[in-house]
Amino acid sequence: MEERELAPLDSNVNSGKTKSYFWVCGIEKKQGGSVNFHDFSRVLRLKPCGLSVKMFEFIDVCKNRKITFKEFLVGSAHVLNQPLFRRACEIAFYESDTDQDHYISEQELGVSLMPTMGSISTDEIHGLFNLFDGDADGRISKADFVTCLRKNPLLIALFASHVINKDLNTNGAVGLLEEMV
Ligand SMILES: [Ca+2]
Ligand SMILES: [Ca+2]
Repeated sequence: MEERELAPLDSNVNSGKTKSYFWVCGIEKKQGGSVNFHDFSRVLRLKPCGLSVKMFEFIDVCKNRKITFKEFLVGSAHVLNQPLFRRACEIAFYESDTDQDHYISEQELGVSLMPTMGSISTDEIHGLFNLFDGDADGRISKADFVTCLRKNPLLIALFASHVINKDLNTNGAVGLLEEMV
């Protein structure tokens, strides 16, 4: 894996929302500054599976099976700063909105996650749906979707199968996704 720079972090990741998200969960305090795999998957509402293990390993640069908040930020910024991150978000949205009504329903989200997640329970889908539906109106608009991914860039990996299938000739975001998944 390439050496990652610790600075500069993207301002969106380094400030405010991602941080408060972690703080709200109270994990960093509890774990004395680092997060184990169990807590990591709980925070991102992912069940323990091959994908979440790979995401964790991707962030755990030190390979000590714990991630520090700094590692989390660096990993997130690394994904967010990929030139094709925005394009990957758009592809993931349009591929997930199968009836093309410009919103992702809970059912559409479940179908969309299947290639990457395999079996996924309705509870897990519901948890992720609520995470993406930032304005809690019961449907995921494109703005909800992009906002959530900018706060939690690692979640783009959930849609890796769509992005990789669509954009075979690109690198950057997709190369990174392939690295992660
Ligand atoms: Ca739809
Ligand atoms: Ca919404």
